[in-house]
Amino acid sequence: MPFISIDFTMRLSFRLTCLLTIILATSWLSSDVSSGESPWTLRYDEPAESWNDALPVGNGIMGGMVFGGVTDDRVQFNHDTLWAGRPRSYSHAGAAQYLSEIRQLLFDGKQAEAEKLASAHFMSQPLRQAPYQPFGDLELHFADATAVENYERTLDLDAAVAQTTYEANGVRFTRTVFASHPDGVIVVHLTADRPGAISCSAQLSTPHQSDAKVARLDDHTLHMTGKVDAVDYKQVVFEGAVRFEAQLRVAIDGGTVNVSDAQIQVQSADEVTFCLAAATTYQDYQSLTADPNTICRDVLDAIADKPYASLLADHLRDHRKLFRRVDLDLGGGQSRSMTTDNRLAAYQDEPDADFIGLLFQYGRYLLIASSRPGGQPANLQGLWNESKTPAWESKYTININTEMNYWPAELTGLSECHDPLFDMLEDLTQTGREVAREHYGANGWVTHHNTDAWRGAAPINASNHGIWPTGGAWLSTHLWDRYQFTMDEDFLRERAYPIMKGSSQFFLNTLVPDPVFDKDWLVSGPSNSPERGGLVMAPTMDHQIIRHLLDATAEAADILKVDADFADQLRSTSKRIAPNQVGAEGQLKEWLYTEDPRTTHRHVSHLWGLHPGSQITPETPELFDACRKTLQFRGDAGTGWSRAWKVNFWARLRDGNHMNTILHGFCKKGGGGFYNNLFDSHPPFQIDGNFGLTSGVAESLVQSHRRNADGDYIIDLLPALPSAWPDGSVSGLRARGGFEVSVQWKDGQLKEASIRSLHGGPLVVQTADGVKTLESETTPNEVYVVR
Ligand code: FUC
Repeated sequence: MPFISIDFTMRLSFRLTCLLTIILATSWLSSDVSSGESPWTLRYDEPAESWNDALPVGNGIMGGMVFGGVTDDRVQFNHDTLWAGRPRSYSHAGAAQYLSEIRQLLFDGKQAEAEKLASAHFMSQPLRQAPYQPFGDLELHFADATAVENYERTLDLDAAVAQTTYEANGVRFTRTVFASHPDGVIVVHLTADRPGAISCSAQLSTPHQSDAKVARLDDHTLHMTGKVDAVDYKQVVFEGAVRFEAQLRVAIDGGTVNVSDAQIQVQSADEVTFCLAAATTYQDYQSLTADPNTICRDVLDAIADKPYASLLADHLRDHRKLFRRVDLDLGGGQSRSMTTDNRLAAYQDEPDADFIGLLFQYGRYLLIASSRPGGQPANLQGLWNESKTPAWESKYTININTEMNYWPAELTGLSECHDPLFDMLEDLTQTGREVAREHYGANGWVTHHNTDAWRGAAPINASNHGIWPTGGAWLSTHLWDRYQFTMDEDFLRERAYPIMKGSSQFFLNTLVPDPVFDKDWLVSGPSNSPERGGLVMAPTMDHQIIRHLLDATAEAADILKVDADFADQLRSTSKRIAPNQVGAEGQLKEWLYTEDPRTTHRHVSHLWGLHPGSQITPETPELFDACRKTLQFRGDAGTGWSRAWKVNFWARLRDGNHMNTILHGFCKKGGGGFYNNLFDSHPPFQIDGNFGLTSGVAESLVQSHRRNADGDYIIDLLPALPSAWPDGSVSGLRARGGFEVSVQWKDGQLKEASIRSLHGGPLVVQTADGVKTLESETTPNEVYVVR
């Protein structure tokens, strides 16, 4: 895709935009649940057979998987604080005394000995972190239905509503399920088109057997209490300490209800509404003092008199406020009338660009559903999980996966969904401070390649891949991203800077001189290039992340007018970090002291500087070409998240057609693709690939990571548009510097872009003739049109 050309700019009155927003907002508010009217709808013609067919709903704290069975239905549910284990420290007292010996062994080429020494003395205690747990099931049983016809199961992403409809014995039944963020419950609403036609029973169950109890709470509420079972994971037993409670309250129109100690029984009702509340004793990573009984009761009492229509209206308003910030039209649409599983199956032979649009919006939907202020960050499965021993404990793998979860947050207008990650970071500065001291004798804080609900920060699993000190540093760059997109100085001062500063301090204390090439260079280690090549000194990825962090922290200090000497120290240290190197075969070197270009391994960590970092751009042509070469060696296949990262890499390489080749390989059923419910399949289900795809599509349409000589962010329109999407539009994407960007294109060329300034500041755009400053200062809320 060539650089775009710009004919002229013009301003639109803010008043016009406001008027339009008010008209649209009014029509949204008056709309009822759409039962799959939105183009962004997943649809199926049969109930879910497996968990990966079921449809996810979530309010950022509770998640539900809706199966849509006719006589037996199931909502398998989660709460994001239900984890095995308990508050604890994972650090290894005294580990620091082995640090220099481990480093020396590595510099001496004795990797096996270094790994052995580190295994014995440098690892987390215990060696593993705790698994995220399933909560339970809400089961609904209906009378046997004969002659079932016109069955449909949908998930409307614009309404965040899962719906099951069918006709049985001449009656049309509708079940609507949503997870309300404003009201804190999962709502299951049953209707029929004949009065008195609904009879059913509802039960609660949990896989945690050690202390589970279901009982009647009052004449319309059933409750379930229990405690997480102990989990034996790879020779480490995580005790069950977190207690939980769920309360299911029913309201009916017509008919009768009876609550026993086993179930809620409804007879001959016209309409039924179940509200499910759930809570645990998890207060924060240090304490289990919350009272789930009171929390559930308060949640349900607060909505005791709230009619279903209001529950739904508040849910729709809340969800759509976020979801409708971005819309997308990539063209195509020929497969829209098919069921979603058939659309997915058909994509390989007949790619439908609109299906990519659906996946893009699904990533945004999943982020809204799994990550809201006040909740836990999205883990490896978001917050959906039915297993007591989920893959990789469904925790937080932060050598790529957790960060990928949050790539779409700022880009696609979901900034507030980023907040739980920042809350976790604040916790990690505490646990990570202890690890910095005990393992490195260093100031500041450090986190390695995983964390969990207890905010473990020490290296886990094995010394060859667990010792990776840049997990917290990478996460800290997300704070800087938030600032760059929003230009919110209060956020920078109060939340971001203290965390970034602590992470930077750690590296000021732990980088060491390079004894091989240049004693003035500084290198990181002991570390690894995530999951490749074992324990080493000087992996490229570490250097890119640390350089980015130190530069950003110094810039933040300048903006905030604090810590001038410290900022100078950061800048001079950053300049000494060993530079990126081009290897023997033209690839980017993954390590300073060694290389291995011809591998197809799923991790491509050393391209961090290309994406999500910003050190490697067309302005550094040699390194830019080396990244391309590296990706050519790595190939186009991979696990789910690996393909998703490659989508982002090729977008940053400004090669839309290659990006689309990756998307094509990705959009298939099964491993390295998607399940029927469009959950990403690592395999097994791992949500990062969903989020990474969303970010990659956004990166192909608008980029803003490059800066001009004055440090202004360059808005780059359609940098990697594939020829398969000749005509289309996107609205509401965000750009660094504080802009909201909408773009229309035709015949592969920019038709018009409307760029709304959110903050003021300069508007700089990439044009065919180079980078141009269109406005040296913009007016907040004014829209600038580029053609
Ligand atoms: C790392 C990756 C795997 C997976 C896991 C959660 O171990 O190498 O592919 O993503 O994290």
